[in-house]
Amino acid sequence: MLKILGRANSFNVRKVLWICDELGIAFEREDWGRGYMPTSTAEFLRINPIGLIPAVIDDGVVLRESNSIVRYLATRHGPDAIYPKDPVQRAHVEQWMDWANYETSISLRGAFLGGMLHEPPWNNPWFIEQGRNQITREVGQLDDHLDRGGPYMCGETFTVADIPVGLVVNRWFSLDFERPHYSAVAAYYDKLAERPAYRRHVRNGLP
Ligand SMILES: N[C@@H](CCC(=O)N[C@@H](CS)C(=O)NCC(=O)O)C(=O)O
Repeated sequence: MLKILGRANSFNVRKVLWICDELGIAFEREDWGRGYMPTSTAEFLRINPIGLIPAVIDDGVVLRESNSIVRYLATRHGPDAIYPKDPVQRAHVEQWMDWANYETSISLRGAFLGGMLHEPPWNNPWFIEQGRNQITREVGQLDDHLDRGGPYMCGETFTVADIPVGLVVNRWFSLDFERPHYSAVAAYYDKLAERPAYRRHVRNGLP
């Protein structure tokens, strides 16, 4: 059975829990990470030398990086529509996954880790301000994109692009500074909430 290593309240572990729930993949999970078993131990580093969660073990194969794990599970267990094989459609899905993991993870360090959790070194006032401005601009770009299409990131059908972006949107709505109202993003947040797996693992009260 698939084994997931990582605490269930982690932003990146929740992507893996969501895709498993979405596709009905059976799994067992161990609580690693902040507040649980530390990822700096030799035992964990033997599994994932990068020292971050999630990691998964599937039939003896160890994988890391949440978006890669999501794509792997979708390829193994999902219908074509959730992760299209057509090169252009696939690139459209992947570009949003990359955007979420790179662009918004930088801005959310300032806006969320620094501004809300007051975690050093991200709590430097300059960095918080920069993160807040940047995530506001990025979610505005997302709003423009959804306004031109939707209801999901790549059109009519739910795809793996919606998984990392769905985590970002949930965190956006948890932020504690004054933000513009983005109506297409708000509609998208409600659209995702129609999915039980999203409500269970993402829109469940955690930021
Ligand atoms: N790029 C990695 C980032 C993984 C990451 O930052 N994981 C965080 C939790 S969301 C972590 O391991 N934090 C340390 C801890 O919880 O001890 C991914 O997408 O999987």
